[in-house]
Amino acid sequence: MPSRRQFIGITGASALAAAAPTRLQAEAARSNNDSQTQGYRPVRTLNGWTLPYTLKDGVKEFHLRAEEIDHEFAPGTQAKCWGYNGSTPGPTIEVVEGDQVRILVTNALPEHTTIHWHGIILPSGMDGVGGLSQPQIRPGETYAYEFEVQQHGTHMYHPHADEMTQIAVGLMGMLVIHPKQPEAKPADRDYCFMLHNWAVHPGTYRPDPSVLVDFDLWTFNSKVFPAIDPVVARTGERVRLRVANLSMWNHPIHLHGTQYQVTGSDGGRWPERQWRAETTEIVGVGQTRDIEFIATPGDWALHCHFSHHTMNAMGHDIPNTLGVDQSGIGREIQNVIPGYMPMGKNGMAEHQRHINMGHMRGPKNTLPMAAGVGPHGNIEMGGMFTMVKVRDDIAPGDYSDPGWYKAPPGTTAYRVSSDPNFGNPPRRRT
Ligand SMILES: [Cu+2]
Repeated sequence: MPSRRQFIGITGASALAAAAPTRLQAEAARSNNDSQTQGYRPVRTLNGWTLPYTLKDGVKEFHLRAEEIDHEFAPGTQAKCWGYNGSTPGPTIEVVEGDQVRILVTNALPEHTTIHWHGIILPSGMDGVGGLSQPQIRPGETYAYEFEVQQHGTHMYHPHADEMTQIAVGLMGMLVIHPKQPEAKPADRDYCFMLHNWAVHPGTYRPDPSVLVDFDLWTFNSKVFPAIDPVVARTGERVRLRVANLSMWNHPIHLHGTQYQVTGSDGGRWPERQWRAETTEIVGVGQTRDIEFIATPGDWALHCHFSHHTMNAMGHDIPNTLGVDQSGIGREIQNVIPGYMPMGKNGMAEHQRHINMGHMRGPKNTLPMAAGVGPHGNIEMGGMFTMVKVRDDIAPGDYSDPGWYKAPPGTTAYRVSSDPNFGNPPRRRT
């Protein structure tokens, strides 16, 4: 099986290129409940949803079911993954500091599992480490976890059984605990998403759990750009992004157009004197970070700053053709590597253009390296990339995609000349 990274030519692009995010998923509207009825403003899980609970004798009871699912990373790539209640990541669980909770876990997987409540203060026997704190939950069994919530913050849940496999194929979720006391500076919009990586080899349909570093797909909530929901806000609103990382890499999460404050983690919302202004914050493996900002109008990129993490299938481990005249050799190489497209002499920006024109073909079920078409042309991104879309006229609680930003006249970069010898800029002398 050839490595996906040996392919530059990738298929399935035309539909994807046209599929810029147009609207948020309907089921996510569930998390947009009236904050009055629950005593807190629910979080908004990008491309995801919040798990409903039933109240039984004062205990909030949730029910998770670990199972195999069909998952689409973006139109053009699907895989057999493992998830909870039909999705990866599993539904977000939201509770309030002081709650009594019971979480039922049914194992519909072909092997045993558990759930570890990552960062949660609880009795040792509820910590979910198979073999250490409890027996494994065998296929078909249902276990109950019960504890009193003693903290607040942005947390995660994941198996602590055959972790290498079970996390690699999608078992993970977020656990958001709202503080008992209302926050002094409440967020008007409170988003959450998980960072993850996947090895779905060319033409295959199951993530490979044995991969250590060389992943193909880099995801926010198990989606890649342009299938990741945008973060939508109204000008002047306080926006919080809760970011959690269960991948195998650290991710520097960068937001354009603002200095955000890093305000919390799985240690809760920090005292304001500990907040710090940043534009890029590394969210380490196993960590969570909350970032907050006041929304300013525009379409602002929000992405991991590893440039290979904002791509899908990549051209790794191939000869560097930058500056090489390849005219005439492409057809010969195609005899050896089907789908090969001579390119890269002038950089990789031509890649998406070739795909959009239908000139490139690649393995089945494999996304193009970069995609997404904006108002000014190809965006040439993939993976961990989405946008914060802020407008003056978005109603509170409206999360629908407002389309592309119309910059006021005179506020967009503009062409001065098309002559490469234009002007006489100072040059360093050697
Ligand atoms: Cu990254």
